[in-house]
Amino acid sequence: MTGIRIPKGWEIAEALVTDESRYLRRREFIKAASASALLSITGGCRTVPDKPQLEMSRAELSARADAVGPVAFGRAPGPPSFAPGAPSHAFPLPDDRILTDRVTAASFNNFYEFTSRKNDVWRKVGQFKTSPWKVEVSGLVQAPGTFDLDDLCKAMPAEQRIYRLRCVEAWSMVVPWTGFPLRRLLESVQPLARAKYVRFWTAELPKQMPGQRNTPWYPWPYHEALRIDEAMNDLTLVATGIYGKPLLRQHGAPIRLVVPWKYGYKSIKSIVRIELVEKRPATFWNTLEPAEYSFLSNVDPDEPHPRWSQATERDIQTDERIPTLPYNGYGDWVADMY
Ligand SMILES: Nc1nc2c(c(=O)[nH]1)N[C@H]1C(S)=C(S)[C@@H](COP(=O)(O)O)O[C@H]1N2
Ligand SMILES: [Mo]
Repeated sequence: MTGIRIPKGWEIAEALVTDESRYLRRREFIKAASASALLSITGGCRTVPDKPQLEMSRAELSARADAVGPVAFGRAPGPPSFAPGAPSHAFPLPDDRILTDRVTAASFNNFYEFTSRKNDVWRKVGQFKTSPWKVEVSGLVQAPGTFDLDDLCKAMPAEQRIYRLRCVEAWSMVVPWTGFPLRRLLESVQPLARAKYVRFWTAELPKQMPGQRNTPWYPWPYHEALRIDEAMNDLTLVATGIYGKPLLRQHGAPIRLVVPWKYGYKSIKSIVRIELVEKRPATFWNTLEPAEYSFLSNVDPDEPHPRWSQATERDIQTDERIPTLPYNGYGDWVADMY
């Protein structure tokens, strides 16, 4: 025996500490460790684990998805009025990218309400009930209201836009969303002039969301916010579908935000409440690690994360490392806001 042991694939995936999950694991570690001297060893050596770490080949995964059935793989009944929407001419597939396969996109997710293990979210979402679903819109508006998702789908006909999505952890994908500009929903409730920010909340359903039960120290429910000009920007999409179908649970069914020029964590999933406010609100990751996750979080290759460079990213479809673009390639639409 040489003492050198080659870990199996799943052990590597298990051992890698992912960026956003580092906080979680550190907390678990702190809970487990009684001697504070031990804490000093958590800071240093770690690699940036940007590889998708798919445990199964795509073919295997497809077969498994068929075998376990549509519910286990995240298929949720969409609102009756869901329609895929016509492909938008303004947002076709970017020239420099290929479309991410839907199984790849649905098997590698960040959705901490279920688990911090990206490869496993799709396995954990089966209990999540996404219909009926209501979204409350309140705060500094003339006409607050609670909207049934089906009524929203009828009132806001959707289009399909292909957007790049860049996670702060330096992986990315390119997927077609079905949705409508957030601006249309906000205009329908008539914001007051005093409204300067828009807050969003995810559902809090610990019985259906094992991650909420297992990590009670997180500030659930997940919450995010945008400045009002960002919220009103044409790019800011409320998504109800992906690949022409209602959103899978792991993608944030039945309704989520997509803010393509910002790091992925701003694109909050499974929204139940929206509020317009005057003061800049707290946001989930910014509260947990303000030095690592800024409020604005615009994609910027020249501004490294404190623990890794943001100059490049790994496409989860091709596994290729590619340059990260300022504003994730959407500067023409958004740069003048900053
Ligand atoms: N409620 C909620 N929304 C969330 C997250 C989350 O953990 N909870 N993760 C975010 C992060 S970090 C990313 S990268 C994207 C991932 O979206 P996807 O799984 O559909 O690719 O969702 C974002 N929205
Ligand atoms: Mo992310």
